Amino acid sequence: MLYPKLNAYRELVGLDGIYRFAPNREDRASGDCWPDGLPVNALELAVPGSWNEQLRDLHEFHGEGWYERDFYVPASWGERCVFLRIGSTAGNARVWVDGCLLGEHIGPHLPFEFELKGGLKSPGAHRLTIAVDNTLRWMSLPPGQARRDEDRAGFGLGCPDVPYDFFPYGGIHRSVQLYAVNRDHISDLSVRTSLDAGSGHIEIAGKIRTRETGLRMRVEAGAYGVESSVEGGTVEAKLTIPSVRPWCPADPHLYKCVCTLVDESGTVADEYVLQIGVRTVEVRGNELLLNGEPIFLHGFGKHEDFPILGKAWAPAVAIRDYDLMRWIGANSFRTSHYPYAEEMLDMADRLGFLVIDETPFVSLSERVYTDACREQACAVIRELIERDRNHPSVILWSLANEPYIESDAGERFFREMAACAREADPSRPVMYVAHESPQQNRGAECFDLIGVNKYFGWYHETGDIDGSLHKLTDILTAFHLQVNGPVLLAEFGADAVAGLHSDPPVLFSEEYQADTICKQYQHVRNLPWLIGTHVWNFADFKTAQTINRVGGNKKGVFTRDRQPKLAAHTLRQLWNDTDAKPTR
Ligand code: BDP
Repeated sequence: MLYPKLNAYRELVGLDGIYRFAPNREDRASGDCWPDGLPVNALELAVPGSWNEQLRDLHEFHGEGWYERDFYVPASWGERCVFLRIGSTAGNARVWVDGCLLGEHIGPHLPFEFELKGGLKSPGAHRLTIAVDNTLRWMSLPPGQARRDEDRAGFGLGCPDVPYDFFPYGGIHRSVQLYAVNRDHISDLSVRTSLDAGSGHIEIAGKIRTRETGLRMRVEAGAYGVESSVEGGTVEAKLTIPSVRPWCPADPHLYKCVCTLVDESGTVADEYVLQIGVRTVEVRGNELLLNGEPIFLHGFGKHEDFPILGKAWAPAVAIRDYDLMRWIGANSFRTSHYPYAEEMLDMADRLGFLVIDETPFVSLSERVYTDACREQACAVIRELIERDRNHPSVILWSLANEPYIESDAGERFFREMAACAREADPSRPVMYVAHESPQQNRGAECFDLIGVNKYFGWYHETGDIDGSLHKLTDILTAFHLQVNGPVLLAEFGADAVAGLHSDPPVLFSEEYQADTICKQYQHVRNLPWLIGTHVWNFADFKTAQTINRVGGNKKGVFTRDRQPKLAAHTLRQLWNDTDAKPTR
């Protein structure tokens, strides 16, 4: 799905701002709620935004929230096609315009759009209503609710009882936009790149919505260009760039590629600009290769999380995060544990960060290994890949975090997810992030590589960093042997309360966190099949209330408001010191 862009042929109206809001506290059916208008005493909430921290009464509200605002369709849009696009909601969403149901979207973190037709796009005022259902459900993807005896994947016993370790914020988390295009327009573009003997090859496959024949698409990247005809609503274009500048962290060069749709008379119907990074990524043997060269990942698992904003897309926070990741010397991060905002990936493309793009499938266990959930999971994987496949920064698809895969059904579920990702995108390696041991990860060998989360010195061998170093190597080796391929240490670290100091280092002190990270990193970095280490976490973040979380998870090397702890300075030294880098 193309990200909406404003240009001479595409118009855009932003619908972010303050919305009217009503929580459906009695769990009423939607028909009994407010598609025809919110109550007069409706509250007010910001979009993008999570509702839980804007209004104190909504902190523990995890249900269906109703948003409403007015908008205007400009008279100048005439007969153009008009779409309403929602960047993401925190759960299932249903959307009405003027009381007419446009449709629904299942699942959080991914964009969706609906076309407005007939009277719904007539010039003038209209009413937009969006119901976001963030109900925590036992059976959903990801599972929203824990506290059942058979639920092994559990951070449960908290308030609310979610089987994962981050706060289940509700809300409309990304931008709402209205855009208009001509009747003949580009509806999708998908990019593949390859390199050979100094040249770069760009292949673009387009979908064109048209009722006409004789349309052509021109593709121009600087001095290089090609024109292809549209056949049956699709078009393909191939460009070669001699002496190409391959995209990489040290030189994240993007080729501005202008795709122009023209009709038989030469009139331009549409234009869409892609920023293309020409690069390859593959797993060969025990290595992860970017443009044919082995690459070692230094970085973090992150969260979309900030005080009051919750999980809302917030450009200022993103800019600060990238600034800090550059300062510290990171080259990569994982979008743990769900797809992040598209704008975040655009920035990674420009700044040269390598991104492991993760699905929202966190803490899966036996109960969801059903045919219905597998179909839904595959649909989400396809949606994610369709959204993010054109980003050079995205180098790996991570299909899950910390599942338990012990049964035949679980193994089949994961094999089919891997097959689905490979079919949707044969150009990127596929992984997932495991914990526990290979026995709880049946079928891991059908992935190209595996991420492993391990907290020695913290959850295991508590307080004993030195004594547990060999256990860390042992378990990483066991996973390496299982997949017969590369391993990423995808999470390691310790909680540290900013300002708590201790000599000798003890749990929760800044010194203990810095020591854990430093010693474990130095111990594993030269394992020949290890392709990187990601510290958990970039910054402290909000979780459900539980007795082992004092004001949230404190494993950030930055505080929640992005101030460095001791570990941040330690990592900066380690990652910028060439002697401390892996020797390869
Ligand atoms: C890992 C999870 C991560 C948690 C982390 C922790 O992948 O979401 O936040 O543990 O406990 O198991 O800090």
